[in-house]
Amino acid sequence: MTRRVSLTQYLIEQQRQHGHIPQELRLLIEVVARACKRIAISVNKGALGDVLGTAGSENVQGEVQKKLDIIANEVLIEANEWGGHLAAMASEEMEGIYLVPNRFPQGEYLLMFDPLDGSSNIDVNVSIGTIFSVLKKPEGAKGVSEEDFLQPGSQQAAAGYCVYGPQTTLVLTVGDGVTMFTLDREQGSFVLTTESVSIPEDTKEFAINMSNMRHWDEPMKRYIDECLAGKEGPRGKDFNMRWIASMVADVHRILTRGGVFMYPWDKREPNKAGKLRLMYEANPMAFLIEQAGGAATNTRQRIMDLTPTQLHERVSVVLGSKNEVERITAYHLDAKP
Ligand code: AHM
Ligand code: MG
Repeated sequence: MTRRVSLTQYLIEQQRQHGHIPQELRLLIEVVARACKRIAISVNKGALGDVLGTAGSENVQGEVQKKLDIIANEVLIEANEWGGHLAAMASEEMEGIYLVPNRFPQGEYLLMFDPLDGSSNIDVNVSIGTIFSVLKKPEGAKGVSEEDFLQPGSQQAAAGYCVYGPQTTLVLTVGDGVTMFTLDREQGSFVLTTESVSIPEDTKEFAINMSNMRHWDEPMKRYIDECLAGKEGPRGKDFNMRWIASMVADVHRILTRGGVFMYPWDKREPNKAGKLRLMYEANPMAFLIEQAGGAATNTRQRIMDLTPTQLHERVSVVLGSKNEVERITAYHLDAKP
């Protein structure tokens, strides 16, 4: 019989053998995973759990909040605030940072999350997820402030997501490759199912919201036009398209079989760098993708090299199979800014 390895066992073994998961970080990851299990239970209840529909409020980005956006946010805060491993948290659903209340011990880590990514898919029973990113509080910092969070993605200590789909899968990196754990619903535990995830360098599959095509800049149009031209075009091969409108699900497909995901800047709101948020969507996904041998840029620069200036900063995103990301980035660098 093959040995079943739970997330807890995996983390303890990593800590013992390689020493690259400090005790506090291990606790943090386990707590996030536990919160994801609770979110998965709510997601699975759907209409029976009165979790569908809007909450009647808006978040700081002016987006309508769904009931599950708020439930997931609360679950993550409640699970994480008391363990002593965190200094503060930040979320897509909260304007400012959330300080660990004084009645609990304070730790060294900063946790950021998009509690429920792909909100537009909640009510239609399509895969959604939780994305998280872990940073360390700068050394010597007294207390904790929003500035402490504004570190480039290259500083992440860990990142991952949990996708709530036909299976609930937790995908994790601590900077030593990417590992996937599938939730065993009967046992209530995450079980290691894929190690050393690796994205093929080439692909024939792209993911982009094509309805925005007329608003893109020329290099983006050029890339997609060439894909659409197929075998007869300059690429000499046919491409397939997928767009789930849940970044977690699109990234999960790319980590599983390759592909390229794009959410580029467009002309409708020229001052907005993109739709997706740098700190709790693009950075954690870029970390996972790079750890699996792929690449992630904002069409010109490596995403993880960008220094954020705001918690909810937005960014253009191109990530996935390395050779495609490099091609798209080169098309942008070759064109006039
Ligand atoms: P959300 O965090 O509010 O759910 O928004 C992010 C989502 C991504 O998961 C997805 O890639 C994108 O928005 C979908 O955008 P669109 O509605 O343009 O297809
Ligand atoms: Mg999101």
